[in-house]
Amino acid sequence: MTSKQITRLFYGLLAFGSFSFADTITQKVDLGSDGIFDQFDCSKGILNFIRLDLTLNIYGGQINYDNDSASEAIGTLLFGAAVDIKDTSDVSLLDSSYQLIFDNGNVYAFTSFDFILAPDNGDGKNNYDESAPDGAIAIGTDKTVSDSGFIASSFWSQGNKGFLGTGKFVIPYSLISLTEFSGENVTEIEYSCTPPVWTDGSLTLTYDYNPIPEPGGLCLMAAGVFTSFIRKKYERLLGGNTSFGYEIPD
Ligand SMILES: [Ca+2]
Ligand SMILES: [Ca+2]
Ligand SMILES: [Ca+2]
Repeated sequence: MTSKQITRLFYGLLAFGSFSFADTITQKVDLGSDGIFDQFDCSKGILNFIRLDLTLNIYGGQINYDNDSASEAIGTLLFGAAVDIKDTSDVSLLDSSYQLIFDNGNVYAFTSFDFILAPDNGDGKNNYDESAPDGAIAIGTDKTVSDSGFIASSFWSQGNKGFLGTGKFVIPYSLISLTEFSGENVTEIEYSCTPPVWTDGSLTLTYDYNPIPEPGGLCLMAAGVFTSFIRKKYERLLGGNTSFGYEIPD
């Protein structure tokens, strides 16, 4: 092996040590807690990507609704919950398309119901009478919705804090109930949610990076290369005969 090859191998090992062993730092916050996260300390290594995962679970719930319009109401009811991330003052949450991750910062979990409600039968305003023909009951179902987004590297340092550093930043979010009527003559539908939809879930931030190899590890690799080099030289000098009572150490 020539000295040039040795040099190439040495730098190859350096590159191998630097770029082959991706590692991750994961921080998980349960929905309901503050979205406080640690920045990525660049002294740990070279950051590959930043990913944010959101999981939203909804459980049950019941909605009693009642048409108080003089006309028939026909449409669809969405009943569930939503997480809404809008305030990105500390960090930017834009992806490579310059769009806010998730569904414009939202994740929705809901059950959908189609309905046809007769005109008001006389219960009137502020009386949530779900009985037919102008009212109905919808029972929510258990559901899990997950979404994920990658923050484009050009935005890692954007915002008041940014993702890079040794401090902390906040991703504020709101967890809200979702009750949405759409269709014809739906503006005079009144409703009550008893019991309400139960929710939980999590927000998880992942840093994927290549650690900077330990100096000791690099020395060991370099020493191994050097030993191999010396051994080959000796073997060549001795014409391949190493039986002079001298054992070349491995
Ligand atoms: Ca009514
Ligand atoms: Ca009513
Ligand atoms: Ca009624």
